[in-house]
Amino acid sequence: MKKILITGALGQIGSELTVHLRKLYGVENVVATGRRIPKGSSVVEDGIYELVDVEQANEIASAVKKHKIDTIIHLAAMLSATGEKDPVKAWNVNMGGLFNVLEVAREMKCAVFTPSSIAAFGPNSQKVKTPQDDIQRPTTMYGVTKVSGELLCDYYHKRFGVDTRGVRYPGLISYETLPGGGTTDYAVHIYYEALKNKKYNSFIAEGTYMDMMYMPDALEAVVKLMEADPSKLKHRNAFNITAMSFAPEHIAAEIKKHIPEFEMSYDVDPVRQAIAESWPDSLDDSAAREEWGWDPKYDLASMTADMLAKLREKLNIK
Ligand code: NAD
Ligand code: AKB
Repeated sequence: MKKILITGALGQIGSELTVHLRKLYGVENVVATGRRIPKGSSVVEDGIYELVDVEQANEIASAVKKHKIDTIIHLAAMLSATGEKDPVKAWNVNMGGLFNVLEVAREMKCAVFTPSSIAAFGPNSQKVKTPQDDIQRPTTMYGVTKVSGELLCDYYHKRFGVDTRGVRYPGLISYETLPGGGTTDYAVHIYYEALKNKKYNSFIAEGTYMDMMYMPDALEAVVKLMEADPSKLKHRNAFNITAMSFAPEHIAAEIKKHIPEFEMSYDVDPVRQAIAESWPDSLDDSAAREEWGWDPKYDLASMTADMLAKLREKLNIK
C-alpha cells in the first residue's frame, strides 16, 4: 500500500483506521472519504479528505484518479440492524458500493480491502469454531450482501486479476466512534452505561455468544493482510478472524471487577436477538493465523481494562 483511499472513513472503523494509516504511511498518502463534512473531525481536518458517495461510481473514480490511488479500503456500508430496517437500501449501498469500487479498481489497477463479517454465516453453519470454509446461508439482508460481496471480490480477483483481500470481522469494540447500527453494538454501549450510570439494560439475551475484537487488533488485521505475501494466500475473501467469544453476562462480570456496583438487566430486542442467534458462537481463525500471521493481542480482560480507562478520560468521569 502506497497511496490509500478509504471509503466510509467517518464510521466506527474508518475514523480510527484513517489515523492509524496516516501514522504508518504518511498523512499525504491516505485519502479519507465520506458523504459529509463534520466539524472538529480529525479525519477531515488532519489530512486529505474528499466527499465520496460510493453509490456514485464517478465520485470514487475521480478521487482515485486525482490522488493516484493504488489501494482502496472500502468500509462504506449499512450494518445488520439498520439493514433489516431498510433491506433495499442495504442491498443498494452494500452491493452497489462494492461493485462500483471493484469496477474502479479494475480500470485503475488498485488493490481492494473490504471487510466481510460473522454475519456471512447463518443458522446452518457450524455454530462453534465455524470453519473458514463452511455453509454460508445467512438470513439477514446484511449477511446476504456480505456473502455476495465475498463472491464478487473472488470473481474480480480470478477474472480480472484485481488484488482483492478481506476478513470476516466479529463485533468490534472501540471508544472513539460509536458503532453504526449493528447487533454486536451492545458490547460497546455497555461500557458507556457502566461508567455513566453503573447499570446496563442489554438488548441481547444472557447466554448469547458472539465473537468480538478490540479495535487495535482490527486495525492491525488490515495492515497485516494487505502487506502479506500474496503467494502465501490460499484464501482471499474473506478470512475468519476473531479475538474472543463471550455472552452478555461475561462482559458484565468483567466490568464488575472494575466497577463493583455495576448491575446488568435484560430487555431483549427480538429482531437483534434473532440475528445474533443466527450467527456463529465462535469462529475458527486458523487459516488467517497460518496464511498471514494473524495474532490478536487483546482478550476480554485486557480490552475491558483499556476501554474503561480510555472512556473515563474521554467522558471525563473520575
Ligand atoms: P459504520 O456504520 O460505523 O460506518 C460506515 C460509514 O459508511 C458511515 O460513516 C456511513 O455514513 C458511511 N456510508 C453509508 N453509506 C454510504 C455511501 N453511500 N457512501 C459513502 N459512505 C457511506 O460501519 P463500520 O463499523 O465502520 O464498518 C465498516 C465495514 O466493516 C462495513 O463493511 C461493515 O460491514 C464491516 N464490519 C464492521 C463490524 C463492526 O463491528 N464495526 C463488524 C464486521 C464487519
Ligand atoms: C453488526 O453487528 O452488524 C456488525 C457485524 C458483526 O458485522 N457489528
